[in-house]
Amino acid sequence: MKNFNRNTEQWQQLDRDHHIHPFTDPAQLNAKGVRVITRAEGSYIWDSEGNKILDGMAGLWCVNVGYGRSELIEAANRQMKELPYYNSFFQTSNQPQIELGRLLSGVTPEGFDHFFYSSSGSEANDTIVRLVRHYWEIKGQPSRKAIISRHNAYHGSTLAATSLGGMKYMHDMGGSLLPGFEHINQPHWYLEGGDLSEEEFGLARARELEDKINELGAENVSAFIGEPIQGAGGVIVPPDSYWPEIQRICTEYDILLVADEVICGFGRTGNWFGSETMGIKPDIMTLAKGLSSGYLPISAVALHQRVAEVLTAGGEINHGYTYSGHPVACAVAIANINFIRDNGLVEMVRDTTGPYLREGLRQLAERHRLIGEVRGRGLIYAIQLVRDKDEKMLFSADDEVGTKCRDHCFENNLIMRAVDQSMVMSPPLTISKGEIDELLEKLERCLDLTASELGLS
Ligand code: PXG
Repeated sequence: MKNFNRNTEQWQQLDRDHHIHPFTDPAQLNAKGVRVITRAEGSYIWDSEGNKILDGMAGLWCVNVGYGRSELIEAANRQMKELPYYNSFFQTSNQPQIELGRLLSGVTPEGFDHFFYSSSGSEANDTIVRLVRHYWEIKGQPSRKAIISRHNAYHGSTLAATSLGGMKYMHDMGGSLLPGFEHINQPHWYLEGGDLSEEEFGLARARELEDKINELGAENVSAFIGEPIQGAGGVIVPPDSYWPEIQRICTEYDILLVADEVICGFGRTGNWFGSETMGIKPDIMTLAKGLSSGYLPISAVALHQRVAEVLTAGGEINHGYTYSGHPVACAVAIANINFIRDNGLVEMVRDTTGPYLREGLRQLAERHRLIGEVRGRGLIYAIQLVRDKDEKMLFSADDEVGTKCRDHCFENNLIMRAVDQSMVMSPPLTISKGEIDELLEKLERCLDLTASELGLS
């Protein structure tokens, strides 16, 4: 690979010349130059300057088994040689795709037995938009079209997924909010709870779903979609009262309940699926990211029997992608699921590393003035940054506290993501206790640096 023999500056210039990055201001990035990641192992990545960086985000919430797993690499290699591609359109299938369905029906909650494959979380959610509407057409209720979601939800970046999501700045770009998508408020108690108890607030926010259904007419509503724990929105864990009430409302009005498990799935919250952690019994689940630990792009729509039996008896499904059920991606997903299961990663997150991180963050929050709240489950957490924790006073937007803290993390070789005034983390599920100690030490140092930059120490 002799063309790869360039120095960092040359890479940065070529990147400026030819690459447009997702969710990035090009001018701002080009002014400072991109960081070039060259290799990875376990919980660490390395950049082109030779820095070893602890990856507190598992890539983009996805590298659940950590980097460099030979089982996944060899599965891809074997399948590439055997059958690198064939489609699923011509009444054909391939062995990895069939085997993956069998495995998934074993690890998903009871009743999930049919899977539709695509290559990303966004495509899977687009698929869901089409399938839930098709479901109601088959059932003779074609007016059931509207889908209800939450403000500040993230469900992907295609046009339908953008509309499903509740990120206003995404809707605003190019008039991207399609008709037929409705949003209710998110269950973010710390920021929006006011004087209500957690329980009261959870019920109040869930009942916004009932109000919205009544406003639209249940005969016009097909589904409600939500992440068990909102990830990109800032790791928002709803109060205990929230999901049971959502479930009750969906059942009462006969609305399909979709759990977007793209981040929460495959062990992240200490169970195989976030729905189990939060006590949700969904009709449909979106799976991506941890399905292959990001080694290759693959996603799936998981259908409960009660939905699958309607769809499989309802005539032709006019939907699909060239890469639906890609054999190499499926082979990697199989190796990934086997790795998670054979190494007891879900149990480790639930019983060992998850509680260890939680306790470390709790202690850090006790002694650090910037942390107002710690929220999360398993190995997905956020710390809420505050100017004054006793008064529960936030920073002003001009303080750019999240960006400042994120930049300190970057400079100290820790990857963490800032969501507004929260710092979020989602490390590989294979992270060791020693690496969690390192993460916490670096985080504390970066919080100190952030506080002094803001004149607070
Ligand atoms: N649903 C959820 C819950 C997600 O988190 C998607 C769907 C879309 O998946 P794809 O594979 O199409 O990206 C996601 C993706 C961030 C960030 O900044 C999060 C995601 C993607 C990009 C950035 O935290 N999540």
